[in-house]
Amino acid sequence: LESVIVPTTPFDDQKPGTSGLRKKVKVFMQKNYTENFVQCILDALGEKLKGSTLVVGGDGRYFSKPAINTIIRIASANEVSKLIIGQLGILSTPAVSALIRQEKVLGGIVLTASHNPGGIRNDFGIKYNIENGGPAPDQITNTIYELTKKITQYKTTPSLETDRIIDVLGTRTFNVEGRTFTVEIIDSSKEYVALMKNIFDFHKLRALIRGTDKRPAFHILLDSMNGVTGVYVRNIFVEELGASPDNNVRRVVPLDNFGEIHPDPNLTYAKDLVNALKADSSYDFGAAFDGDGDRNMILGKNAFFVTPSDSLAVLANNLECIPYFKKNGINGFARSMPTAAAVDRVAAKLGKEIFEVPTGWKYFGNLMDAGRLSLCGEESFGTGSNHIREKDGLWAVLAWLSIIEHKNMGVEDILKEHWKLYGRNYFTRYDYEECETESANQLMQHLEALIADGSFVGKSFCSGGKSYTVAKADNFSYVDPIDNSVANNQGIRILFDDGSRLIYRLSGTGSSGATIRIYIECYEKEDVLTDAQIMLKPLVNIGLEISQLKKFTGREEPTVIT
Ligand code: VG1
Ligand code: CO
Repeated sequence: LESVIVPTTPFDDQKPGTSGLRKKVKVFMQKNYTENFVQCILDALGEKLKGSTLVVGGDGRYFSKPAINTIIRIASANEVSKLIIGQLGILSTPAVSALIRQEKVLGGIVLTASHNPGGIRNDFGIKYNIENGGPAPDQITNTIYELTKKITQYKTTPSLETDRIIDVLGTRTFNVEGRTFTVEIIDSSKEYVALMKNIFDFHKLRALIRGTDKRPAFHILLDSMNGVTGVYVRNIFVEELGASPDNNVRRVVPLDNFGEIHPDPNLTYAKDLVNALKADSSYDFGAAFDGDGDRNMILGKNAFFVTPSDSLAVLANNLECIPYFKKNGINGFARSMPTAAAVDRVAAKLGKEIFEVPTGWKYFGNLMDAGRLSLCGEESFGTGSNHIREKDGLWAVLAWLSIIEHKNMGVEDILKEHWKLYGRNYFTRYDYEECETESANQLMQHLEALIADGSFVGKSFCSGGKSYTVAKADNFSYVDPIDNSVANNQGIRILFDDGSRLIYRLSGTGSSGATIRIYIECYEKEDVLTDAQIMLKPLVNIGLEISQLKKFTGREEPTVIT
């Protein structure tokens, strides 16, 4: 087969965000748009590209198939020697990470916009993951972006027949310009399931879910939200662990538009699951996942909500009951900056290192590779460990169930015991989605100016009978302890003298307008059983007052509260 060079012109909007390039499907459908970005990813790999193998797959959302065909043709022309692709293009984000590591390949191209809605009117996304299985660090995504601004041509093999190629398992080879080019279509879940079996004790988990003569079945309800995890949930929970396909799982068939829902596991977008648990108190546990399977939400009986920050702390405190950690030991812990500091207390008690990194999973990778980090998480429903280099929704659920089995306690009791021991970091996040970009930027500039004023530190703010005094304010920047790379402007932090925090940042995953996030946290040693929204109300009011959010955006209420 012959490769050809196609002239093209740059697009000016191909800057990858927090986790890859995410745009409306119709943007990716523009002539040469996807081709340009794929060519720039490959060009950014430099000398390593020739003869390399890459993993390709994603959450199966609309436009995945044409995008994969484009990747096959462009990769073949650029002297990639092999692509390993999930059947029908399906691979969860954690599965891609696991495959890159197991197969020891150069990297992977992940086709997903994660928790963003899918379908022809919604979002598509492309993300590159590096050799360690993790999202490409800033230095690589910046290189890709620079290339997209000056691309003049891409290489492709138009005569390579891609029709239905991803439908059938097996290996096919092509002769492209005298070189052998291989496409291997693999089972989407086989290797990932094997990995989970290695990490967890499936016998114990099966006994928990099925029940034994000593203990009734622990009744779970898992919601895949029509995303990619359906495939993995069926294989792991139904086939391996004996869960009921009718009563223990829901929405487990991946749909390319996620059934027109927002596949984001939180109290707003996974309301269906919350309601199902509230309606049927025989359920002991609920969990939901996002479109690409890296996020998780954990619920207990009657939909008792576990904040992701607390989830991380509880896991940190109980890891040793999981065989993987028994075997490999437990290095440090880490969280993203806006994530509540509950895990810091566990680290202090257990004498482990704790790291605070910017938002985005890519910042955990170096620490894991250096053997300094075993468990980490983000407030945005992301939890994971050093078994791979992405957050992992199913892993989190298996970890929770392992702890429940080990302690023989329900979710709520585990949380209450934890808070009694450590106190409670109350946390909430207010999201204002699709604000005007201009007004969102003005709000951030206003905050910058405010904290730059020397008199801001020491100021007190009062609301609802509570008073908070500013101890420190900055725009978070991070120096990676392993390679000393620097990430600036990662969010405005206002730290109060009692440990409470207000954090403001703009989202880097949206596809239209700007999303303002306000993260609100306070700590209570004794009063650990109050409703979080009530406890945090005074601080929320202060946060709105300081930012003058209403003035800048005209918004009365947030779009989502988590
Ligand atoms: C959001 C979250 C962040 C997460 C990122 C990717 O980013 O806040 O914690 O890592 O999404 O998650 P942002 O920039 O919109 O706040 V996902 O499941 O896309 O892979
Ligand atoms: Co995701």
